[in-house]
Amino acid sequence: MPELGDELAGDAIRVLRANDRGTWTRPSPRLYPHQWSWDAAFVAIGWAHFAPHRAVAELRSLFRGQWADGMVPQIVFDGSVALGAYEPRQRTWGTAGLCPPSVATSGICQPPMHAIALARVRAITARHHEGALAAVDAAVADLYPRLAAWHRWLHTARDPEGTGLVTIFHPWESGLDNSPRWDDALAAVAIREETSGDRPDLVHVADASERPTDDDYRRYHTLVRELVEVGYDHERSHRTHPFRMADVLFTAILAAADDALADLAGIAGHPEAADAHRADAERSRRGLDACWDPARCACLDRDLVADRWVTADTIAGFAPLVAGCDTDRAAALTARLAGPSFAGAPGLRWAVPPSTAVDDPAFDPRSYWRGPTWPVITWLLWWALERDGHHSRADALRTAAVAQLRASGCSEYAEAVTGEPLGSNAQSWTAAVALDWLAHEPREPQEPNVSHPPRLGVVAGWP
Ligand code: 2M8
Repeated sequence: MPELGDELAGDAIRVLRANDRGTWTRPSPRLYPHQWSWDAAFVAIGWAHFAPHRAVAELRSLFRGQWADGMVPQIVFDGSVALGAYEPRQRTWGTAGLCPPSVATSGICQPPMHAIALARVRAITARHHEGALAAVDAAVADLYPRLAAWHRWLHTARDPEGTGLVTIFHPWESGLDNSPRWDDALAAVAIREETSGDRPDLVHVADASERPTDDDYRRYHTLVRELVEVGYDHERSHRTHPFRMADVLFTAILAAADDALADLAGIAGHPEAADAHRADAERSRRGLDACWDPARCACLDRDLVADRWVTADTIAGFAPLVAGCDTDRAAALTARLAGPSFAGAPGLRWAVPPSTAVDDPAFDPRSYWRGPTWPVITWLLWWALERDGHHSRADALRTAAVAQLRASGCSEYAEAVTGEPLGSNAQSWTAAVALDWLAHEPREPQEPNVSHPPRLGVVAGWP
């Protein structure tokens, strides 16, 4: 349990409570007023520290929006929020008839953090709230088949050839919306939506240059229109959609989530399914191996429309660390993560990794996903390092990240060099990872364990 008297813990709990909508949590009070998919996963981890029932409610609530084919949508809309408070609004997505009755959702997805989150919620509950464990286990049993259907959909609908790599159809699916990773592919998308639509996001962010441009938005809307026009028929999209990207970070999260699902299968009463989940994880790791560029010491996305590698140097290059990889690759990547292009860049206020390498030509310390640091991404890397036994590297990241949060609060992201808080100043997923970090008891520095395959410790407690 984080110390409740701790100022950051108090702030983080206040942020979650203020954004709480009963059974789900807004990512932020104004900028993001609906439920977002991967935000919900991080947020559940935060709730688990002081309200395990609320943590599982968060995931159950999200899965209300799961489509019959297994997809978990990026947004589950709150019908009580004024239309136009967030764009693109419900109707734009053309999903009526595809999403469950009486729920409105978008038509794309986000990285599958959910099994990782549920496993962690269970571990936190087992360690700190034993009285709630039976209820959490009941939720695991209930959610497991839905999670399994979600992962199956990703492994088939988004990887029809079994390459082990997930294809995304929209930059928003990556979660790292306007990362330089997508620049060339997005520039090649012929704009069909001449307006960028209303931009309520600009009302809530003081400096428009921090957000994606109107041209980005024209292309985001164009891609949505393309998906709507084919009725979200993924087979057609794999042939004709103008943005098709094998996303290494998404794939890595799926690999780690498949390992988590294998552990959850046993708790849910389906131990016989665990091997298949682990085999899925292995296939994803092999897919990532095929994207490894030893010269760059990075994993590269593949633009499937242009048939070329994406060479922007970003945080996604560390995908193998998230998925789990062999000791040599992990050593090279952890050194690079701490090195001068990322967390060790000279002049950074806090030694946390920027979303884009500081020496990449596209690096911009203030602009959305093009340079600033995101605490949730630091958390993901920290979690993977802890999981694989790289404790001293992990502790260094956690210490720097907590220092940053103590100075700047639960902001959505932070300027990469100065650490100035940017975006929403009450972001739920930042509050959630703050609580998780504060609850973590650092271990004595030690050498890494064998890091492949990863061990998740669902039952025993940490990572
Ligand atoms: C941001 O993305 C949304 C679209 O999904 C937006 O900019 O409107 C991203 O940071 C995304 O990763 C996040 O899930 C979402 C809500 O926090 O905001």
